[in-house]
Amino acid sequence: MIKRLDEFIEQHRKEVYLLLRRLHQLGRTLLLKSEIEHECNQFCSSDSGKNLKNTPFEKLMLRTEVAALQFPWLYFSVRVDIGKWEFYRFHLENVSFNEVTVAEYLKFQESIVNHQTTEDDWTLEVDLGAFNRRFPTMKEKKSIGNGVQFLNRHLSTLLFSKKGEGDKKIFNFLRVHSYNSHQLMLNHRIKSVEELQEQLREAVAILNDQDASTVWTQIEETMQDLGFEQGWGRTVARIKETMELLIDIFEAPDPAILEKFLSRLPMLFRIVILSPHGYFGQSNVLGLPDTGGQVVYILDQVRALEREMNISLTNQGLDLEPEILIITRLIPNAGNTTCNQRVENVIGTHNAKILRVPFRNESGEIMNDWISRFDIWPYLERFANDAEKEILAELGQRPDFIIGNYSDGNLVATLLAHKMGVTQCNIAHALEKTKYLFSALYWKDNEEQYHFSSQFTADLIAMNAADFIITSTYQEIAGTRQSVGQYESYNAFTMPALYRVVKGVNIFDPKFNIVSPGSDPKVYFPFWEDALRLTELHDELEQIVFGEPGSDGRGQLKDPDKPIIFAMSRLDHVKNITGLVEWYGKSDRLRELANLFLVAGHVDINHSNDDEEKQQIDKMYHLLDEYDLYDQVRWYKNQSDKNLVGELYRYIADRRGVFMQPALFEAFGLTVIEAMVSGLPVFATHYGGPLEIIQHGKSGFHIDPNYGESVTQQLIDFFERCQEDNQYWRAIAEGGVKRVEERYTWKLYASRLLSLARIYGFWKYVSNLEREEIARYLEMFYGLMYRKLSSF
Ligand code: UDP
Ligand code: LCN
Repeated sequence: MIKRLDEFIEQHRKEVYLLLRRLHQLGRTLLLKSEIEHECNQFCSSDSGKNLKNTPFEKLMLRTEVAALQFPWLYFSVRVDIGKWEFYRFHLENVSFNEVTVAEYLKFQESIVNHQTTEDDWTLEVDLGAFNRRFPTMKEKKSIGNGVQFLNRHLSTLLFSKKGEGDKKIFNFLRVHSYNSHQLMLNHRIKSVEELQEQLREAVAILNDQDASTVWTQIEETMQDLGFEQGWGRTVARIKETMELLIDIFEAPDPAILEKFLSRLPMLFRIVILSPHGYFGQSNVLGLPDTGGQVVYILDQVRALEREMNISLTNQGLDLEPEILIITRLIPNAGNTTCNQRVENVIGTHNAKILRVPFRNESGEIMNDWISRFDIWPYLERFANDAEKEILAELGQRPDFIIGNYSDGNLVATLLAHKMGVTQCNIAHALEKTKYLFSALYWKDNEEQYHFSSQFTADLIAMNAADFIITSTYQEIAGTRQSVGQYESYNAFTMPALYRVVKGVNIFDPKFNIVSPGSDPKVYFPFWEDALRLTELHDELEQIVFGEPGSDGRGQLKDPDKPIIFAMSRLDHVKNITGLVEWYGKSDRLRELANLFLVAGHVDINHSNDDEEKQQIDKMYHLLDEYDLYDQVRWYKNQSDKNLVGELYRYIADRRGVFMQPALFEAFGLTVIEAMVSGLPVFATHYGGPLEIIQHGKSGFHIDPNYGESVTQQLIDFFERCQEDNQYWRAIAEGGVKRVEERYTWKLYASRLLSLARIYGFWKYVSNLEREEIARYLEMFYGLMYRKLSSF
C-alpha cells in the first residue's frame, strides 16, 4: 500500500492536509472507525475534498479502526482485511507519513493515556507469535474457523513425509488406549508397524468369512490371538471397516481417511466441563446476574455429548457408561436455587453430574455469597486445586478431555489440563474485551469495578494454552469486513504501564473451529406442532402477558388485539432493553401498530443485587414515565421455567408477534435461535452472532441498535406489510424455522466436538503440538503477571 500512498500524497498534499487537520480539529485524542468514516465521507463529498474520493488515501481512512492523535502526530491502525493490520503515522505539518510497527503504534497510544512519552519507560512486550514460527498457520480468511481441516492436511503430509515415522507414531498411539487398565485396540502380541500391517491383513481375511452382524465377543479370542483388543467395532462389519481404514492410511496417507479413522477411536470416556461463575443450576437461575445462555448451552451440550458418546461407545463395541462432570462454584447462600448442593445429577442424562466446589478466601474460609464474574479472579487458583481433588475422587482418575467456558472457566481448564496432561478445549461464549470501549487502553480507570487486567491476562494465557478453541460463529473469531472479531481484538493491544501485546492471538491458527450450538428441540419447536404444545400453560401465560400490574409485572396491554413485540434477556446494559423501550416510546405509529412485552431482570429494584441491573431498572421506570407507556408496555420479571418460556415464544407467535433482540452486542444469542425455531419472526442486532444466524429478509431481520429510528421504521414496515400481505409473516416464520433446523442443532454440535477432541488429542500425542516452549512462557506469565494482578 505504501508506495501507492507515497505518490498519491505527494500529488494531493493539500487535500490530505485538510482532511488530517479536520480530524485534529475535532479536539479528541482517539477517534473510532465510525467517526473517521463520517469525517472522511463529508470531506470527500465537499469541493475541497472531492479529489480524495476513490483513492488509496480514502481507502486507508475508511479502513482505519482507531486513530490516535496528539499534535503534530496522527497514528492510524488500519485493518487492511480480516485479520490483517497495518499501522501508519502522519505528521500534520509536514504532511509526511510512514508505516510504523505495531509496538510503535501501541506506544503512541500509551503516551496519550499517560500524557507523557513512554520512550524511556520500560514496558513488558508480549510476543506470543515468536513461539509459533515453526507451527503451521493458515493464510486465507476463508479457512479461519475450519482449523481441523487445514491441520489434518498439513500434519498428515508432515507426519508421513519421513518414511515410516508417521506409521510408527500411529502404532504407538494405538497402543496407549485403555479403559480402567483394560487394554483396548492393540495388545502386546503386536510389536511393530510391520507386524501390525500383517495382522490387519490376516484379521480382515478372517472377518471376510464371517457374517457382517457377528459381534466382537464371538470373535474376541481369535482377534486377541492376532494382537487386537476391543475398540475396533461392535460388529464384524464395523471392525472390518475400521481395520481397512488403517490399512489405507498405511498404504497412502490421506487426511480425510485419517480423520475418519481417528473419529472412531475409543478415546473419550470421561469429560470435565468448567463453568465457575454465576448461578449454575437446572432451575430458578436463568435471568439471575451472570446467569444466562452459558448455563443453557452447557446443560444442552452435556445431554447431547452423553447421547453421542453412548452411540460411539456402542459402535466401538464397548459397554461402558460415559461420565461427564460439570464443575462449578458452590454458593452456600444460594437463595431458591440449588447452587448450595455439592452434587446434582443432570436431568435427562444417565451419568452426568454438576459438582460444586466452593470459593475460599485467603485464609481458606468458604465464601458464602454470590460473587460477580468481575470479582472472582483471586479465587480461581485455589478453586482449581480443590476441583482437581474432587474430580479425581469422583472419576477415580484423570478425565480424557477438559472443556473450559468463559474467561474464568478457560483459565481453570488451563491449570487443570496442564497439570493432568489432558486435551483442552476453550469456549468463550462472550469475551468482555470488545463489549467495553477501549477496555484495555483505559484498564486503570475501570480496574476497581471490572478487573480487566486479570481477565485479559487470563484470556491470553488460556487462548494460547488451549489445544483447540470452538466458537459459535465465524465473526466471533474474525469479525466481518466492518467489525473486528472478539478473538482478533487480542492480537495487539496495550494496557499502559502493565504490558503491551504485539502478538497475542493469531486468528489464522488452526486451533480455531466453528461449532455452533443449538436449542433443545423438546422445548423450542414451531408453534404449528399442535400435538406437542403446552396449551395447559395458556391461562398462566395470559396472566403473564396480559395481566394487571402487580409485584411481578408492570404495565398492562390495554389493547390485547395488537401483535406483540417480545424481548427477553438479562437486564444488562449491553442487552439494550431500555434502548428498545425508548425507540418504542418515541414512535406513535409503532405504538399504534403493536404492543411491547418484555421479560427482563427484576421489576422491583429491591430484589436486585447487581449494580448494572439496578441502573437499568431505574432507567426503565424513568422511560415508562417519560413516554407514558403503562398501557402499551408490559414488563415482567425474568422467567426461569424453560418449558414455560418455550410456550411463551409460541404464544406470541399465535398472535402474529415478533421477537426483538436489541443488544448493542450479542456474542451468539440463544434467544434468537429459540424464537426463530418457534416460528416467531426475529429482529436482531447485527453486532455479533445474529448477523450470521439470520439471513436478512429471509429468516428474520438485522437491526442496527445505534439507529433506533430506522429500527422503528423496520418494525412499522413489517407490521404494515403483514396487514397487506397475509402470507408475509408466515414466510419469515418458516424461514426462521428452516434456518435453525438446518444449521443449529445439538446433534451436529456433539458429533463435531467429539470428533475434534479425538483429532486434536491425536495431534497432541504425536506431534509437538504441545508446544513445550510456549507452555513454559505461559507458566511464567501466569506466575509473574496473573498471580500478581489477581491477588487478594
Ligand atoms: N432466559 C430465560 N429467562 C429469562 C431470560 C433468559 O429463560 O428471563 C434464557 C433464554 O431462553 C436463553 C438464555 O436464557 O436460553 C439466554 O441466552 P442468550 O444466549 O440469549 O444470552 P446470554 O444471557 O447468555 O447473554
Ligand atoms: C453468552 C452470551 O452472551 C450469548 O450471546 C451466548 O449465546 C451464550 O453465552 C451461549 O454461548
